[in-house]
Amino acid sequence: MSQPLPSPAAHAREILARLGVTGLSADGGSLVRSPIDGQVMAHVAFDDARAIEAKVASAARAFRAWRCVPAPRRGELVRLLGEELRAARADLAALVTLEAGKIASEGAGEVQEMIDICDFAVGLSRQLHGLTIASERPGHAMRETWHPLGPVAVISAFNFPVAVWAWNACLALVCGDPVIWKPSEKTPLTALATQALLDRAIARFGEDAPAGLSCVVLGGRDAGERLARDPRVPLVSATGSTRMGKALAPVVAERFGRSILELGGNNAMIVAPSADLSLALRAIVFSAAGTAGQRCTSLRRLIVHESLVDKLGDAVAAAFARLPAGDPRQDGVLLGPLVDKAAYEAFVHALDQARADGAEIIGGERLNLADAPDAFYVRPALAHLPAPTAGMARETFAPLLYVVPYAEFDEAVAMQNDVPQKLSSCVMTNDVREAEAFMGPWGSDCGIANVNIGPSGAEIGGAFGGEKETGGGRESGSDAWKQYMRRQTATVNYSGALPLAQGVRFDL
Ligand code: UN1
Repeated sequence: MSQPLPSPAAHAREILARLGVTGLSADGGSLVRSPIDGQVMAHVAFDDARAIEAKVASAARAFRAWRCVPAPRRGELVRLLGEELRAARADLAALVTLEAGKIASEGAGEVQEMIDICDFAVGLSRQLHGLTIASERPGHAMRETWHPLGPVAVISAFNFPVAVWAWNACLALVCGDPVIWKPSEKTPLTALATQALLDRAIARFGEDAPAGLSCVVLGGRDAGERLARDPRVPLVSATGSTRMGKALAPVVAERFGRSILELGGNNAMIVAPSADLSLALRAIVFSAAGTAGQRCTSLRRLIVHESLVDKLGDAVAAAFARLPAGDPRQDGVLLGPLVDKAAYEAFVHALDQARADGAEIIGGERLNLADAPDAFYVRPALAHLPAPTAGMARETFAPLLYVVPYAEFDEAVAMQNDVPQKLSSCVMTNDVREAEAFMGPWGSDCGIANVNIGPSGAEIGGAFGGEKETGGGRESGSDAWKQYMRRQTATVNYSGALPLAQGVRFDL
């Protein structure tokens, strides 16, 4: 774990040059820091109102051409993007690590997730199937068709700085929609690099791809709000905090726009008496401490049968204490930094709150890595509580795992459901009745319910998202594509008569 590495700033410069990213400002503008050492890697200029206006206008123009390109041909562009991503896999993954602080394997996994959704979308481009519907009238035919919708705004978060864009953009592009991407202020470099790769794919694709088909808008909350308000943007897909979603959703709804919201999670695992404990332990450590607890799917609440809680709690605490922490580029490191100081402060605040609620805390200390005083590395924390508290109902985007005991399975399911966020959930059990009940109508009320795996690390093939404070949207696989298209019901009369539906008579 000791090969010398370049500074994050030098490393990022090298990768950005290789990927052909231009347009970074020499100084001024917004600072981009690496969570690895807390130092500035680059400066980017935010788009002002005029620049955003020009980008939206260009996307609206691009839509008029792109919607007429046959869907399988649109799929060809996404296939080329997949090729570019495969070729640049190592560089883009390293940039994710530099900008978001993920360990190398998770950076690579994120790019793999982009490649996977490209493949999915290419197949989908030949399967945007509608329906034929039996008409009640003689000599009539009915069908349901899916048409392109219009420019899609994608507002993404720092923690999956590129994969979540890809979930949205790949579907949008095959569905016939241009894409306007506002990445997190914390991760503009990975967005610019991804856009450069898509630009390469567009150049190879040829002139069927109109100018303005895809752009990046750099900015803060104002830029997001501007896109949310714009009637030329029929769909806004936003990932981030519940607070952000609460502010954004009414703005989009006010103009009858559509939104896909992927917001907070407060994901639980129930560990039942029949569970395979070594499997459970690995699932817990990856999902609670992996990505330094900064996934919307991270494990935050552990609900353990009372007969196991001491034994399992001790095993998790020991595993947390042993996790190799440090520069996430280093081989063997499993615990990288929190994204910034604000994230650290939120972690400390949640620990204080848990302590005030009577929790016994194990871990949670700041790790002062000698050469990175401006970076925020923490030891994952366990907070043992005798019963759920109000604090447990809040999401803290950091490696803090609450542990509570349960006696009866029904009680565990009720605890799991008793928070306003409804993203992901899981049960570790070898009892088929518990497993089925967990996935049944009175079981988990989350968008994702897993058995014998943790709550994080979903595959792209399923619909991703959850209810209530999680926002209600579904992205990625299954039939999520339908949200990126408009549905049309068409009835054709091929008879010489004009029978009315429902038998209505209107004889002139
Ligand atoms: C997120 O944290 O916003 O299921 C997305 C997972 C990843 C995606 C997480 N595939 O953990």
